[in-house]
Amino acid sequence: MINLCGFAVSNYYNKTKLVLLEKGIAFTEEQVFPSQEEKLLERSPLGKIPFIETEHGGLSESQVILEYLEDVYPENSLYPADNFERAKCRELIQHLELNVELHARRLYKEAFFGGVVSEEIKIEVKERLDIGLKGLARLAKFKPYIAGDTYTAADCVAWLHFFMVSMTSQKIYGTDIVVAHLPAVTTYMQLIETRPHVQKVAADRAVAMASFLKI
Ligand SMILES: N[C@@H](CCC(=O)N[C@@H](CS)C(=O)NCC(=O)O)C(=O)O
Repeated sequence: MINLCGFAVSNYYNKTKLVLLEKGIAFTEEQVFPSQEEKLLERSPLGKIPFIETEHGGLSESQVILEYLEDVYPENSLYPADNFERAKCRELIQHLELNVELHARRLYKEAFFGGVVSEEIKIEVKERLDIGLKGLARLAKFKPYIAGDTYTAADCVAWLHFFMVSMTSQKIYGTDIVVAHLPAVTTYMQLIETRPHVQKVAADRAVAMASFLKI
C-alpha cells in the first residue's frame, strides 16, 4: 500500500493525491510538514513534501511519483495513448510548473503566510508570470480539457496550480492574472470541479487551508 506524505494545503501534495484517486490506487495519507530535520531528510532528501513510501522504498518529486504510478498502475491512464500527445501533455505540465507555478511561489509568503515580499520581487515575478502564462495560452486547448478532448494528468496539475496562482495574483496584484491571459479558465475550472475526486481534494484543501493559513 502506498503511503502519501505531506499536507493538504500543498498543490504538489494535492496533485499526487488527485492522481492516486483518479487512478483508483489504494493509499494512506500521513500528515507531514516540510523541515530540515534529519528524521525527515531520511525520508525526503530535501525535506520537502510530497513524497510517497512504497514497498520498494521512498520516492520524492510529484512528477516523478506521477510517472511511477502510471508505469506501475497503467489502468485508468492519465496520459493519451499516442506518443506525441503524451509528450504534449507532459509539455503542458512542465510549463505549468517551471514557468508559472514556480514563479508565483515566490509570492506565497505574503499571499498566504503573513510575510512580506519586496516590490522588486513582485515586479520581477509579474514579468515572469506574464511570459509563462502567454506561453501556456499558446499550448492550452480547453477543448474542453487543457490537452484536448480527454481528461489527463495535465488537468490534475492545471486545476491545482491555476487555483494557487489565481488566488496569489488577486492578493498581490489585485487582479486575476490567470484569467487575464486565459479567459477560458473560469469555465474550465468549473468543468474540472464537477469531478468527484477533484471535489474530494478541494474539500480536504479547504479544511487544511482554514486551519493552517492566515487567509
Ligand atoms: N518540485 C517539487 C515541489 C514540492 C514543493 O515545493 N513542496 C513544498 C510544499 S508545496 C515544500 O515542501 N516546501 C518546503 C521547502 O521548499 O523547503 C514536487 O513537484 O514535488
